[in-house]
Amino acid sequence: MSLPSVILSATGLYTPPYSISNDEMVAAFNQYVVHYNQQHAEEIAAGTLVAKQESSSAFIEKASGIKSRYVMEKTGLLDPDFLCPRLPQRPDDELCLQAEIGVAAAQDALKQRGLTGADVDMILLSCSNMQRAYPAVSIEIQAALGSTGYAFDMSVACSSAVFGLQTAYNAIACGNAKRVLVISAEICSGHMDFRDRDSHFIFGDAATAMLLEREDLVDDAHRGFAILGTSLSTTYSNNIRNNFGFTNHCDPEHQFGDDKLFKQQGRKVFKEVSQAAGEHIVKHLQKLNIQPENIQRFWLHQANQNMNQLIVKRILGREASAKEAPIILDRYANTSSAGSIIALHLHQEDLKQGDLGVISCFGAGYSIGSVIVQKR
Ligand code: CO8
Repeated sequence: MSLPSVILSATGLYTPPYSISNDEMVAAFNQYVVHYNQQHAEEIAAGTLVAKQESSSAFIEKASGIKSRYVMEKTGLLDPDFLCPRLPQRPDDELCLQAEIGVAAAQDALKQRGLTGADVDMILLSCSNMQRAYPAVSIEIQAALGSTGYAFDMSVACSSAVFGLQTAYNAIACGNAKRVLVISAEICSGHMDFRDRDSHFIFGDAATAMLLEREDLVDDAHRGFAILGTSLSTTYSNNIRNNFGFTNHCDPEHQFGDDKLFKQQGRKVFKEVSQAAGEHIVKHLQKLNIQPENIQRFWLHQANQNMNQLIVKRILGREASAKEAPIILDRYANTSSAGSIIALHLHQEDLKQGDLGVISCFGAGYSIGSVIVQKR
């Protein structure tokens, strides 16, 4: 018995209402640094405390390619005495913030396909951070969209979108679902340490959705992409870590430590993950007997512009053009699992029937995933 083909028929995007430029972010951070160093002047002079150093927009843009980011709330984040988005907890009978932005991205995808939530029978919320433990936020999204079937949350950090894609693909291919929404709703600003010079600039917020369908359900007017293959890989590393979790309150001494927010060894991650991601994609293409030069588009995880250029150079043996490997992190920053899907959403219109593309995510875990698609 042959498995049914699976089509990625539509994508959706939710962009938060507020944008913050590097200059705005650095100004707030540097004011915090001045206050901190003034408040601790005696310890710093005595050599018992290290003075904090200022951040710089020029460094951020050169090191990462990031110029600005979108966020769900801006005033708290730019308040040097708070440096955290103000996101008040909502009553339990209101849609939670993460479900709200997930629903918005899902509705964008459904609209493009001319469907409603009632046409969907499986929903995955696949992203780095869940707003709560239970009930699963995906089930709240399922209720808000009026979908049937089942929903669950899953997380593989920045690689969550492609891990979700493979999970959805398998569910359709095995006959457990007909139409699946894979949603990556990332409120990264809630998990950042905006007092840390090394990482305060890295992330932004956004939500994406991908609609996957059994091929026979997709009409000629909505051709989408055929999924030719998926490949996932993980190797344990502590170089990107966040110790936030349900046992935190059992240790009041460390409950609110810096390690309960995003931390990374950026240099090591850059080197190790660039190499591993390039090799992963090359192997995946070899397995499918596809020559790298026959790929028209690389929708890569959007963490660092220099990293993406290096990865595609490893694959193609030459520099890639901006069209071949589009960058959206200049405007959105790193939106974790949403990044490569934002690139796919915004940079696919020009592709012709038969064109090939690679969707790839990489990040904490380490985790790497690739999905090879062909325009129908
Ligand atoms: N302003 C000025 N100078 C700075 C700043 C700053 N803001 N930050 C650091 N510097 C200084 C450093 O102190 C250092 O100084 P010195 O040379 O005197 O020691 C110098 O600049 C160079 O610092 P780095 O070596 O750290 O700089 P890099 O060139 O390596 O750039 C990057 C830093 C941009 C972080 C880069 O290393 C990078 O992008 N690495 C890859 C990151 C990545 O891909 N991460 C994986 C994805 S994230 C993920 O998977 C997380 C999932 C969970 C998401 C949760 C959401 C919250």
